[in-house]
Amino acid sequence: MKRHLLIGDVHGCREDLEQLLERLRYDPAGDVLVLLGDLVNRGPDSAGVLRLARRLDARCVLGNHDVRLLRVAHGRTPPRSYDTTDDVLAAADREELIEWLGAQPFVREFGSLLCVHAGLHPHWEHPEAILSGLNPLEETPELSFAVTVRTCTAQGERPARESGLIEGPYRAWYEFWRERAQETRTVAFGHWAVHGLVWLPRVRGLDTGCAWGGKLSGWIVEEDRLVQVDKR
Ligand SMILES: [Mn+2]
Repeated sequence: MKRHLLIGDVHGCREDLEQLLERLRYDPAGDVLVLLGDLVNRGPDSAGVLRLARRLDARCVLGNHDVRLLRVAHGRTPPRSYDTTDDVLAAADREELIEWLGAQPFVREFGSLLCVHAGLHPHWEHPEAILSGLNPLEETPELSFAVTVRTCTAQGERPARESGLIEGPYRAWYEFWRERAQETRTVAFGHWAVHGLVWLPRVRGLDTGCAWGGKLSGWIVEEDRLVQVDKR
């Protein structure tokens, strides 16, 4: 049976990704590998993660760190001193890696499953239409929301500064998704390591902080089963 394997934020942790693929018994002939964004930065081997993902024909959605790397690589923004993506920028195969990453979308649909890095705006009736075709090099409110949101109001207003906690008038963005009476699709996302695993009806949050010494999480959709590895 064809399986969809969804994996949370890898953040340059190639060894942990390899270990998780082993534990998932990943079969390149039959399985579809989906990475929920932020493949790069923080961890030690961003280039290795990109090479592996490209070789395995992983389907990714872009995260905020992926977008930043693309903008740095294209000279649109200067690197930050604490970024750990120099290995990609200095790689002999840099052009292939950047081109492959830059071709990844911000949202993917697999049947009744939607994948996005951070979250979806409460007003977006058809997120896949709003987010498809966005250029990662051009900042737009929609792009920014999809790759960075954690909490918002029912109108999609966000706190001036996000602490990672759910505070004040703001709620987790996915609560508004859950309240959609007619909605039958499930959303899978990453980006919220502080919040950790989210396992609710029609919502799966899979960033469990591998880069911070936590776990790397995989969800086998067809079995509705969680598989995790501890950070090495
Ligand atoms: Mn992120």
